[in-house]
Amino acid sequence: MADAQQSLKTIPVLLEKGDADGVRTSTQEAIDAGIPAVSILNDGLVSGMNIVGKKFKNNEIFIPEVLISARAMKAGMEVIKPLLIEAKVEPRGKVVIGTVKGDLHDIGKNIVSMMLEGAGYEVVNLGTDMTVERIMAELEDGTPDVVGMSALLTTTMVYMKEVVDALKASGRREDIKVIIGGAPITQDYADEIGADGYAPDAASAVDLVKDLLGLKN
Ligand code: B1M
Repeated sequence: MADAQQSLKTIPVLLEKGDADGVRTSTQEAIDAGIPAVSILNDGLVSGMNIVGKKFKNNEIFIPEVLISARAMKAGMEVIKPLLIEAKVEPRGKVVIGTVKGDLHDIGKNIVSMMLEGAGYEVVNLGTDMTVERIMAELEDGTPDVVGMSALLTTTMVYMKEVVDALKASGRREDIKVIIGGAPITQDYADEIGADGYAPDAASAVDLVKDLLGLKN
C-alpha cells in the first residue's frame, strides 16, 4: 500500500513538471497498485492541475507551462478514461464553450476548456466563430449546465449579448449559467449583457463554474 500511495503522490508532481510520459506511467502504476480510478483522477490528476491553475493565477508560471501540463493531464486521462467509463463516474457538469461569431482567437478559450476538463467537467468545445444557431443546435442534444463564451476583439464581444438574448427567447436561459471571458471582457460587461459571470483567466473560470453550480470543491 505504501507503494500505491507513493505512485498517487508522484502524479501531481510529474503533472506540474509537464512530464506526460511520467504521468502516463505513474497513472498506470497507480491502477496496477489497485487505487480506484476516481481517486487517481481526484487525488492525482485534478490535484496536480489545481496546483498548475493556482500558480498560473499568481503569475508564477505562464501559458507554455500550462499547455505542457495540460498535455500531461491528457496523457493520464487517456489511461484512466476506460476505467472511469466502466465505473460510471458522472462528470461534475456539462459545459458548452466557444469563441463567438467573427472571432478566430482560440488559445485562451482552449486553455479554459482544458482546465475545465481537468477539473472533471464534460466539455463540448464548439471552436471558433460560434453562432447562435450552432449553440441552439447543441442544445437539442440536452441542456448543458453552462454555456461559456470567449471573445478577444472589441468588435466581436457584442455578439455575446445576442447569444444571451437568444437563450432568453428560447425559454432555456433560466436552466443554463452563462459565463464569459477574453481580454476585452470585464465584470461590468457581463452585468450589462446579463451573463451570470466573468472570469479573467482559466483558473478563475474553473472556480466560477464550481461556484455557479453550487459545488463544494
Ligand atoms: Co489577434 N488581436 N487579431 N490574432 N491577437 C489581439 C486580440 C489584439 C489585442 C492585438 C493588438 O492589436 N494589440 C487585437 C484586438 C484589438 C481589439 O479588438 N481591441 C487583435 C486583432 C486586431 C486581430 C486581427 C483583427 C488582426 C488583423 O487581421 N488585422 C485578427 C482578427 C481575426 C479574427 O479573429 N477574425 C487577429 C488575428 C490573430 C491571429 C490569427 C494571428 C492570432 C490568433 C491565433 C489563435 O488564437 N489561434 C492572434 C493573436 C495570437 C493575438 C494576440 C497576440 C494574443 C491572443 C492570445 O492568444 N493571448 C492578441 C494580443 C494580446 O492579447 N496580447 C491579439 C493568450 C491567451 C491565453 O489569452 O485569449 O486573453 P486570452 O485568454 C485568457 C483570458 O482572457 C481568459 O482565460 C485565458 C487564459 O488565462 N479567457 C477566458 C479567455 N476566454 C475565456 C472564456 C471564459 C473565461 C475566461 O469563459 C468562457
